[in-house]
Amino acid sequence: MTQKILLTGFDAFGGATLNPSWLAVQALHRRQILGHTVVAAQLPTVFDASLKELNVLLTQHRPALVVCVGQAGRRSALSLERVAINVNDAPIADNAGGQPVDTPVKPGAPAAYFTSLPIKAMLAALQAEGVSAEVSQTAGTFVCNHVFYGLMHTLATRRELKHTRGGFIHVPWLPEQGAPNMPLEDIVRGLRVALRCALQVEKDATLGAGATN
Ligand code: PCA
Repeated sequence: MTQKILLTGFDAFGGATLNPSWLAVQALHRRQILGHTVVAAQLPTVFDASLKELNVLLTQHRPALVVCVGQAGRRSALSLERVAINVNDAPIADNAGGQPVDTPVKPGAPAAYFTSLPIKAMLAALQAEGVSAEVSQTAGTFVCNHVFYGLMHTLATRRELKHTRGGFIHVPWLPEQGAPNMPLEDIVRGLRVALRCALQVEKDATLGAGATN
């Protein structure tokens, strides 16, 4: 049985009619990357329901690698998220009308989890391929951070997933959504490069100078 990569995107939210994260992950569905098969799935942009769905997918597929992808308007590069925090603080309502303010994702759980993806090596691989990328220090406090935190908590606590690597990537708007933006084919190419790197690099690289912000 080939090993799987679970790649999730979100449905449109906040009045938009599309979400580039879903279009991009869909384009990679069933592709083979270094002997692994990509399974792409959509999560609802809804607190709690998104995490329930993610946990069903994790149980069903037992992937070797999980990358959740979401849209971050006003960012111009693929954002490799470093840290998920145990906070829901929604600036807008989710797709079910929920808007939690200052609640924990998981009561009593740690304040934060770091990604287990090799983000510095991924950054270098993306830059080498000419795809704009950056390490991001915050995935926000809306549904994306909620899913990222829930993913890392599950990977940290479920024994059968202890060898599964996971993390989160934010992608920019598409050109038709406004500026800054990135064409869909570049987002798809970037995700493929990032996944390949995550399968290849066991220990992350430390590269040159760190972030200034
Ligand atoms: N972006 C939102 C949630 C869904 C998505 O694609 C976020 O950044 O939280």
